[in-house]
Amino acid sequence: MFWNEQLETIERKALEKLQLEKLRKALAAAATTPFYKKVFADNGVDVSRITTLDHLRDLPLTTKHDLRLSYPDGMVAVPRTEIVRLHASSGTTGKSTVIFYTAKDLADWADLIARSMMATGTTRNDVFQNMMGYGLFTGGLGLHYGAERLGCLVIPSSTGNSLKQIELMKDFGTTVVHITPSYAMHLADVVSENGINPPDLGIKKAYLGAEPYSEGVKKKIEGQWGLDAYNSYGLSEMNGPGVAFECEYKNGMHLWEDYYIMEIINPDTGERLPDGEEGELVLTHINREAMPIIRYRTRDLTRIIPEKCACGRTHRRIERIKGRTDDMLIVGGVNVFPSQIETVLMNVPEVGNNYQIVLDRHNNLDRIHVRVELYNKMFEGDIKALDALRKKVVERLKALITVNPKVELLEPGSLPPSMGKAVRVIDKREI
Ligand code: DLL
Repeated sequence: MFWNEQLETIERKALEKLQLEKLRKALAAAATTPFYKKVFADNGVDVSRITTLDHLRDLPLTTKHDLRLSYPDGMVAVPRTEIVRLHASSGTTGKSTVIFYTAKDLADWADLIARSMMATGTTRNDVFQNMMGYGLFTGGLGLHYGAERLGCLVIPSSTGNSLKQIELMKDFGTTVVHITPSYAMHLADVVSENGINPPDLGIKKAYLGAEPYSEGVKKKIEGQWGLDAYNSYGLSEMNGPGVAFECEYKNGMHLWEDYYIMEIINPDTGERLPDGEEGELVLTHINREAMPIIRYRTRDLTRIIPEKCACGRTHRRIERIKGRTDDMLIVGGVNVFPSQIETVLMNVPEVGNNYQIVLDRHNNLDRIHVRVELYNKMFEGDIKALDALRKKVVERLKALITVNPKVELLEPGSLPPSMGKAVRVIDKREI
């Protein structure tokens, strides 16, 4: 099912022509902003000379640090009266980054979300419960307007208040949910504790995103709820959700190339990598009036899937985000992504829904402590079985990270439940 068949199945040549037109417009707009005026001058960039898509690689990269430096409005390309909304990403350090939108930007964003939802088979007959935070975070309002555009009945329930969420699902016959993977797993437990078998709620689809998670977690959520889960990727700097979305084939996310130009670079050298190779995703927003952002370093690691998708869409797909260049943990000199640890844990059937990785240092040696919740029934068995299980988890983690991890098995509900983005890693090491 297509929202805009012509644009979604556009031929490569025509798409590139469209991209170039939009890029030139975005560059001309960017060149009027205080931030890019200076960057372009400092780097000798004359935007009128950018006449092919390939020239993009000559332009400097933009980082989150640049966004902070230009806080609050150094990258804004329209008069203040044209701006109708702002969002901000939750900064854990320093100022948060602020993104501005004109009315057209918001309408275009909603259109892109409607397109993404329809690609998964959602229609105006669906009841859509949006369990992402409403407010400065883009997850709530972003999907909200797209789902309305599509014509769904939208329940703006936001995060938390699990009992109310379940009541809404029952009373209004929710068929599609938008939720973080960590909250989806927690909510399944709450549903079960309340004597309801989650699949009996009749939810057909879940859009999962906003935080890294593994294929194992996706499968687990699909099994717990009896639904189809679709991966959804986005970041505030590029509007929010809707940058890339899985279609009904659930096999990588179509990155909407009429809105964004994607590149994959080597994060160490900045050199562009060929399709299919893994590296850092760099995005140029070519469809935003208020705030054009050129060659933004997402810090997210992925690869382009060059093969055509069976759905007929020509926009190339990206693979599930493997991690960030900056959340990579170095434990005893070994590079480890939390997602790899999660994959190990999710392949152990006794392991429940929540886990935490705590890092500290003792006598100058890194220690890794993995705390995992098990399913309740495990605690009805004997201590020997538990100890055998603990050893199994230790062995599997050790094979991955080489250092000897401490593994603690916990009863369900021992770790703080996640309502929004999960905090999985606690790093107590002093650098
Ligand atoms: O999390 C936007 C969003 C909302 C996406 C709802 C999907 C659903 P930020 O708060 O700016 O924006 O965080 C963006 O979250 O750079 C990734 O590292 C991570 N992320 C987002 N989606 C995924 C995903 C929103 N599907 C940062 N898989 C991004 C893995 C994801 N990581």
